[in-house]
Amino acid sequence: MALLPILRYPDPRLHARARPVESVDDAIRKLVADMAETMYEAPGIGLAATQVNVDKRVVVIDVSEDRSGLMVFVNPEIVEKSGEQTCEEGCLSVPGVYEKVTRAQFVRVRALNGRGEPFELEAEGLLAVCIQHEIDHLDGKVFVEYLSQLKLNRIKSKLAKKSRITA
Ligand code: GNR
Ligand code: NI
Repeated sequence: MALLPILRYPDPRLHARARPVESVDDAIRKLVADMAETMYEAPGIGLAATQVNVDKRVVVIDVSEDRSGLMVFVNPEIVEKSGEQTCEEGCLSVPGVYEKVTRAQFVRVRALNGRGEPFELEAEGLLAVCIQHEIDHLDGKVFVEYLSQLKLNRIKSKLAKKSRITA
């Protein structure tokens, strides 16, 4: 297993739409294992392949308290959604920024698991938020892009200042 470096907003590679996986083979399983290790180490509750500069529609999520609930989504698609909820979100690609975003309360997602088998899952609450946040990454969207232009500009200058200090 290996820890993968995580791209930081506003890296333009975070804005690419990822390609579907054609077959869940050993290379995809290795990617999933490395992404899970990277997510747990960060620590985070989800990670999309886009964030580790891999152009594939692969997501890992674990919203459990004891970090024992790894979920793998290959080629995930939201097939139904309803309701609304507002949650304070963070992102490993936008460190130190936490802002409220309104998304669907319930989602039904269809995907392949780590063995390449299709499954469907109904989710609500934090898991539903995380699924929507990760699929957005695969579509090249970062959560701060839901905020007002004013807030986004403040975030950009804060991140630019921080990267000048750490560079
Ligand atoms: O670790 C994460 N926490 C989180 C909290 C609220 C809403 C979404 C998230 S996902 C984030 C990890 C991440 O950046 N995934 O892309
Ligand atoms: Ni994120």
